[in-house]
Order: sequence, then structure tokens, then C-alpha cells
Amino acid sequence: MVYVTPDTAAAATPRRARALWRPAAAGLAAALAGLGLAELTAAWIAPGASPVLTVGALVIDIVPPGVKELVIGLFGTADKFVLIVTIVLVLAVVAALAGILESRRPPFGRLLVVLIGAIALFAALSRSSASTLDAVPAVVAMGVAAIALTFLTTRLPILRATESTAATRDGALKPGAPFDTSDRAETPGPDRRRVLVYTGVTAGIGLLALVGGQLSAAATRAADAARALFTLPAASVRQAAIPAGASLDVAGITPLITPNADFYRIDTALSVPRIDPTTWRLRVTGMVENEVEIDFAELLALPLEESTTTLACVSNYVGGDLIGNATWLGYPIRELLARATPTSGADMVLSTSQDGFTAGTPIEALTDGRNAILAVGMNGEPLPLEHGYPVRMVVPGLYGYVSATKWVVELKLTRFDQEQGYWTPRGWSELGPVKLSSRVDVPRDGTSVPAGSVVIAGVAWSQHVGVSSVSVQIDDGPWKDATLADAISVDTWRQWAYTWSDATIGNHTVKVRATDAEGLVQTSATADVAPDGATGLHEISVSVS
Ligand SMILES: Nc1nc2c(c(=O)[nH]1)N[C@H]1C(S)=C(S)[C@@H](COP(=O)(O)O)O[C@H]1N2
Ligand SMILES: [Mo]
Repeated sequence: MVYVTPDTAAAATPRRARALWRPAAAGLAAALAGLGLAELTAAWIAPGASPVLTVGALVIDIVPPGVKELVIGLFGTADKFVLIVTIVLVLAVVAALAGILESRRPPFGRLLVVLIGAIALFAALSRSSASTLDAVPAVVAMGVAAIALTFLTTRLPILRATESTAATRDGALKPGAPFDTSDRAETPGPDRRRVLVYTGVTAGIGLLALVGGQLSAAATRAADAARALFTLPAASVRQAAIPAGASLDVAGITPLITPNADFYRIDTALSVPRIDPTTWRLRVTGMVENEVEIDFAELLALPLEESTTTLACVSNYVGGDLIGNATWLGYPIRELLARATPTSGADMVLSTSQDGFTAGTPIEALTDGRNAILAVGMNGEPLPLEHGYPVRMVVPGLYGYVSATKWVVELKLTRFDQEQGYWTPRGWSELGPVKLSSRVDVPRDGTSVPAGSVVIAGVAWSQHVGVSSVSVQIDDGPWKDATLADAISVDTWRQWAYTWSDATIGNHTVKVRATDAEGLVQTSATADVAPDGATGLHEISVSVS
């Protein structure tokens, strides 16, 4: 074992050159860990934001046309592969350099990593379709690589010793500085082995993550391709034509049907499940006489029904927008349950999502004749991925958390005294009927309107019962009846409007209150969203000028 000491400094150069591979390997391992975990993150939560591919796209964008043609001329259709290999090679060289820099002139190695990370971040966010989630892989790459690099290089005693010797020789190292040769020279053997192990483990983690990311991305591509194999069949039972009088002609009013792109989204899924429809199965299990299993093609071949149903979230505060109305296409759940034949005593259907979410729905609500369906279509399109593709439940009259399981794969017949849906042990009621409520949408809260005649409008809902009237109160004045648009059905919200004919200059409040078809008047008593939905009256402020 030869240690570098001031005495051997003259002979140090070849040894130092040899010692370069250790920090270079540390840099490579750190980069591999960063890249691997970043590619895995991208595959899971931001499929379009693979750092290698986004940097590749950036290179394609900025490279002059002449170079592009040259590359295509040289490599033909392999041009993209060549680009990726080039990026990886450049990254490897820079990573090795970062390792050497970090071990000799910290924190310049880390700074180099941050610089590369910043380029990847810029590449991810400069795409036209970029979303904020797309920043995550590049940030993961940067963070993991910087931390791993710091960790590995501070454990390179031999090189440090060489360095500090050189530094001492140059007079740059202050007495008592952390990497003292005399300390380090005592245990170079075991340290050297440990560094090797750390570097190897770091590289191994990176490699595993990289492979995992590639496999996961391949599965996603397969699922994406399989979606194209299915088209939405026509409905056997069409939704009765929506009455013309269901939509009021008021500027800015909430549309009667919520476009898919504007439909609120609530779920526990960090990354949207991407289910391959060719492998999707729904099983009906538990307290049944016959277990039933159905695949997507079989489901699509059944007589599907169209129904317009409003879906509301229990977390929707009074006046909030976690509610939407869509025309769904699906198969009645009661038909599938009838095939399975529940045994007596079962009172709950515990539906399970592919990602583990569960909802507990009373069998009653699924079999009493309402349009409780396994939905495959939403407003004329296949379910969007984030709304549960390929199949979800929609049950009129129940909040989503106890009924509207997206990406559904199992319906288990069971009992409320035996099982709980996902949210019940987390402080939410086991039953979640949607509460009677109403909302002012026009004018917007806190806005200013001209004096004179002001149209106030919004929506009201009392699912599965129906809204019979809506009234409006200005300041502390009397409650006045609003005009109610025609109902599509008791399961959808209704638009309403009221013309405030003598709006006077000043600040005013506007309140709305709905009454349901059974005569129940919406309560003014406020309740929080937990455990079973908010109550209270929606009130807005307007300044009339
Ligand atoms: N798989 C799954 N399904 C789910 C949820 C979930 O977290 N995971 N959330 C439920 C809740 S709380 C609501 S309000 C509705 C929302 O459906 P949307 O996102 O299509 O509007 O989905 C329900 N279905
Ligand atoms: Mo919800």
C-alpha cells in the first residue's frame, strides 16, 4: 500500500491519474441513480417528461437544420437512437467530470449537476403540452444525483488525502481542515472497499429504477395502443331528449352539461391508472350465489343505457365547484347483480378500483330502479383516463366517495357491519346521500355590476328527489321566487334565474335557497363538509355602481 505524503509528492502524478477513476465512477453512479429514479418517476406520474426524451426533443429543436440533415443522412431512421445514445454518452462524460470536480473542488461537481438538471427542467417545461407535474422528473434527477454525488465523494478518503496533500503543498489548506492526510492514511484499505460498495449500490439502484421505468413505460404504451381497439357502441336506451327549456339564456351561467375537460376531478390517485382495456375484468364476488366475471368487450356488447346524472363530491363546500353534470353511457349495475344473485343479508356493494380505492354503496341504491350504472362513456366519448377509463360507477343521489368508483375492477357483495369504504375510517360517514343545495354563479362573488336590472342565476340540485322551487334574497329583503328551468330528471341539477330589477348603487349580498319536491327547504344552518357534506346557504357580495 502506497500513501501519498509530501515525501512522495513528486511521484504523485501517475497515482493521482489512477485515482481519478474513483471519483469519476462516483459521478457516474450518482448520475445513474438520478437518471434512473427520474425515468421511473416520469413513467409513473409524468409520462411525457422522461428527461432523456425531453432533452432529446430540445436538442432537435435547437440544432441547426444543416446538422439535422447531416445526421439523418448518416444514420437514416436510426437518427433518434443515435441522438439518445449521444445524449447518454455526453451525460456520462459530464457525470464523470462532476465526480472529479466534486472530490477536488466542492461544490463545483454539485453545481455541474444542478446545471444539467436545470437544462433537463427547461427541456421538460418548454414543451407546448407541459404541465407542472412534468417538472418532477428533472427535479428528482437533480436532487438524487446531487445528494448521491455529495455522499459518495465525501467518502473518497484516498483521493482526499492526495488532494489535501497537494493543497497543503500549495499552501491552500488551512490547519485543521476536515480531510487531514494523517487521519485518512490510517484506514485506506477498508475505506476503499466501502467506497466501492457504496458506488456499486448507488449505480445498482439507478439501473434497477431505469429498468423499472422502461418496463412501466412499455406497459403504458401497450395500454394506450389497446384503447384504440375499442369504440363506444350506440346506446340501446337513449336519454330522452333534453328539453329545450332546461337551459336558460343567461350570459355566464353554468352550462347544463359540464364538458369533460371542465369536469371536476377528485381521487386519491397520484398517477392516473392507465388500464389496458384488453386485460380489464370486473368480478362480482362475496355474498353471491354465482360469481360473475365480465371483460370489456362483453360489457360493451350488453345493451347500454344513456342517462344524464349530476355527480357531486362530499368535499364540495357551499358555493363550491366540485360538482358536474354529464350524460353517461353504461350498463345498469342491478342487471349484473341479478346475474350474481346476492345472498340474503348482504346490504353493501364494496366496489374496488384498480388502484385500491374502495367505496361502500347500499345495495338498495343500486337496485331501486335509479340509473346506477357501470359507465363506459361520458358525454359521447369513452371515459377520459382521469374519470375512470375503462369503467366507473355512477350512482344518482350519492356523493362520489361512497358510489362513483373509477377504474372499477371488483364489486363485492358484503355487509356494512363487516366492511368499510376507503373514506369511512378516515372520518367520513358510511352513507353519503347528496344534500339539497344551490349555488349563485352569476354575477360572480365579489364582482361589480351596473345599477338597474341585474340577472342573478345559478344551479340547484336535490338528487333523486328533485328541486321544486328556488328563491333569492337581496340583503335582508323578502325571499323572491326565481324562475326554474325545466328539469332533465330528478337526478340532475336545474338552472334558475332571477331578475333583480332595481339594483341600487352600493354593496349588496345575494343569497339563494332551494326547496325540494318533498317540500324540504334548504337549511341555513351551516355544516362542514365532513363527515357527510356541507350545508348552509350560498351568499355572494356584489358592488353595484
Ligand atoms: N378509484 C377512485 N375512484 C373514485 C375516487 C378515488 O379516489 N379513487 N374518488 C371518488 C370521489 S371522492 C369522487 S367525488 C368522484 C369524483 O369523480 P370525478 O373525478 O370523475 O369527478 O370519484 C370517486 N371515485
Ligand atoms: Mo369526493
